[in-house]
Amino acid sequence: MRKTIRSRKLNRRDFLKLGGGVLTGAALTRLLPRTLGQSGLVAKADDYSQVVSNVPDLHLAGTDGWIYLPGEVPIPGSVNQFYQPDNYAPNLLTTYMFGFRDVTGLSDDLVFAQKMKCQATAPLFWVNEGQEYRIQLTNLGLQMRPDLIDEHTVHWHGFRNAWPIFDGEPHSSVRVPIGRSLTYFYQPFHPGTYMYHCHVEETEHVHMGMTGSVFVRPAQDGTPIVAANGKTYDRFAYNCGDGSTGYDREFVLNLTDLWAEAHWADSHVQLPDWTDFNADYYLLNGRVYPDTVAPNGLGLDTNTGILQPPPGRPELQYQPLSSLIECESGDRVLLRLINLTFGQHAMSLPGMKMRVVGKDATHLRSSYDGTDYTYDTHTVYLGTGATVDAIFTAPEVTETQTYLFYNRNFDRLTNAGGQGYGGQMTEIRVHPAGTLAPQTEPNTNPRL
Ligand SMILES: [Cu+2]
Repeated sequence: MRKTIRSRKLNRRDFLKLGGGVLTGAALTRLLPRTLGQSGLVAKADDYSQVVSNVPDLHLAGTDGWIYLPGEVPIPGSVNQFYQPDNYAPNLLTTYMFGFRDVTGLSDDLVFAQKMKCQATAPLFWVNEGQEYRIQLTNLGLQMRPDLIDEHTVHWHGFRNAWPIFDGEPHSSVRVPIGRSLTYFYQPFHPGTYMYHCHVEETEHVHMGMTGSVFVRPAQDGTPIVAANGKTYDRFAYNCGDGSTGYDREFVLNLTDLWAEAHWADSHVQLPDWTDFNADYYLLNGRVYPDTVAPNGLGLDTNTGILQPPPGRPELQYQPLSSLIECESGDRVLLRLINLTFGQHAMSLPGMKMRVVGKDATHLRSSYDGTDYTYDTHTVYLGTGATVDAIFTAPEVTETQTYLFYNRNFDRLTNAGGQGYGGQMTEIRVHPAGTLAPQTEPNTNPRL
């Protein structure tokens, strides 16, 4: 079994020291470090630095920004005025957002230069079971709304045994004011698919885009296991022991929705009435079809701080994550589905069966008596706040075949009611064996 990283286990005394300190820290958010240079410390006392390193694995900036969505949403009763595209949007972009950006490794100046450059959805990250992981959150404020002095937090939704100080739930814990930083500490022991989001003014901040995907790799990863299909796997969704959750490729699909009126209202200093909520767009990983199948962005340039857009798609600069799923005949493909919308969704994959092996970061096998609760389906149901891990096996093909994976509610397959297909849909392209290179990161489709 692969060794997990547990270099600095907390002893009981460390834990009590930390716990006592964070109560003070939670009460006095002004203790959060003002400068980025010392921003890793939860509070001043040296004791904490033994527990909470000031070197984050991931540095997130919370701010506002703009993305691109096709289609129009007129303002009712107006002439040539639109909630979408927003008339305040910069060149190429259309829609106002709140969100996070990955600013890991940037200088302090470059971090602050990312104000009004958030991305949708928030940066995807993953952690190994048992690994210590630190996320530094810096609040850059909202460029379009200096009147809103909102704090931000990181709430890892579904994290079992979370410490209140690192849970990001602002009513029982600390939140990060503008210009300050906090480093969150995690040591996850439950593999599976999760989501994270800001928990401050969450109806607004989550809907405005402060939500992203996270998953935990099981300790079993790296141990070759021969599965019932005769193939050997060394990557798994869960600690299954028998290879039944082994896979060749994995893709995260984060379902969000977008009500254009609310986004326009936030950029125009208006107050949306959330009881009127009526989404115009349904997105996968922050994009709508057909942009969902456009390539991934080219990543963060740490010398300039610029988030580099997908090739030939400058308007998708702040929507970097592709939902295009490519695989070869015989591949097992793990879909990590996340729903953080206001509604329930049924995602359909006609022509291929999916085996649902996990739900809400829980292996669908009884830990008491081993009863198998996994099941085959063409359609995965997701309630609000739920995640599902489903695996399909790509069929034998002699030439590339394309399958559609889409929201079964056809109302969610348009871009604001415009012509043609849009919304929550992506493509699964099955190639003959020998086309693709092994996948090393989720949501990538490397060629040989
Ligand atoms: Cu927030």
